[in-house]
Amino acid sequence: MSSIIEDVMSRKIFNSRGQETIEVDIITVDGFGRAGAPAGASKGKAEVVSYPKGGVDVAIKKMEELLVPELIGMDAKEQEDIDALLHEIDETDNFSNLGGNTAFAISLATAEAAATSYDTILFQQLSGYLADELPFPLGNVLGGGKHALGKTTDIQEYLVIPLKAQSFAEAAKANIMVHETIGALLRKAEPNFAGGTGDEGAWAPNIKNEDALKIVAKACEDVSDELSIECRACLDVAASSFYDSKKELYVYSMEGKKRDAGEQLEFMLHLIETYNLAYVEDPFDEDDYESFAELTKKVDNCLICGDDLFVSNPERLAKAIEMCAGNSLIIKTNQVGTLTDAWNTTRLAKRAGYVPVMSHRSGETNDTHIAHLAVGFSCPVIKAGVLHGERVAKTNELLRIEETLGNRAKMAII
Ligand code: 2PG
Ligand code: MG
Repeated sequence: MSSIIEDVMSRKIFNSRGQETIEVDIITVDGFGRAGAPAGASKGKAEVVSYPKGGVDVAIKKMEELLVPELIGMDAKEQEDIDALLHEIDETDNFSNLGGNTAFAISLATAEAAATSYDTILFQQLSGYLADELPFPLGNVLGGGKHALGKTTDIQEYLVIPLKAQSFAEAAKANIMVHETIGALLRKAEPNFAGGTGDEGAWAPNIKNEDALKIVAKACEDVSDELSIECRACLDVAASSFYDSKKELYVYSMEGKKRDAGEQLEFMLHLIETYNLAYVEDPFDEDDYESFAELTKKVDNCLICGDDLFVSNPERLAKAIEMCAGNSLIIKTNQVGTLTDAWNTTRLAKRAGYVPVMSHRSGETNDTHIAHLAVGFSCPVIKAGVLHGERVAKTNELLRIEETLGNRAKMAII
């Protein structure tokens, strides 16, 4: 069996928003891997650059000229060497030359090619055969912000996490039931609601921010009673996307209200306490480590997660660890470029007691690698959406992983 790379191919495909993106195939002597890159809409300022100037076409051209000749002959199982080569050839600190998404697609396709070269499944290739824990799915059920058109909530995502589910299959079903229940509650509350959804398949009604949370909390309660598990409401505020940095105010257009950092902190505390939230992502602007630290100190039994704050970057995380800002972080590999970078950040998070959440992006492909990364990196939570084909693809892959593990499968401990 050999994982020596014999050929590399790339092409332009479309993501779930219809945007162009890159897909890469890595062909080894005995294996094959393919990965397509996702795209964010609410991006952190400190993320790597997705594509060089000129977009996907230029990325593919550069890849063929600069990378393919170097990659052929390398060993796909030497992931760190391949990822180091990507940095070396790029020569920038933000992948602006080759494109972070080019690096992402090569890195992930390489990992999969290494696994198939040895007849191994990706999550086992990443972790060895000891990995046996399934993540809890954190599912987007209602939202707005940059993920929807028209007048919708300023808060980007209202999510559900089915704590105490006994299996991933049960957890996934619970999230689908919450999504369905919210649809019925919305139709009751607003007879004109036409069932529109945003980029991630979450309902996108014209509704005030806290009214939306009331509905999500009610749906969580109903499904918890029905299944005897504990579905809890969660938020991805994505606060940077409605923060006016000149005036230093959070602008809630649905309520015609503006909040300064102190009022934002009070508002977040109010929502966490009133609705028993289990998780709040990006409650403040992406550079406001202080408010993150303040909120983390004041809450109990709630994850305070950084996405735009950390952009999966170890230096930004290290700063937060020192300040006790947050207790959880989003891992999106294409925010940093390569699998090795994403793993280094995940490992740092775990050592500091931060809960890593493996995450999709709002623009996705049918790629299912994050399901394997969640299990292989032992992330106790995966954020992958509830409905729409490109989201369900990740759920279905986790069902297959659960089946593969058989009796050994267990839910993670959060
Ligand atoms: C987020 C993500 C995914 P985007 O903010 O967490 O839900 O959105 O991919 O647009 O950054
Ligand atoms: Mg986010």
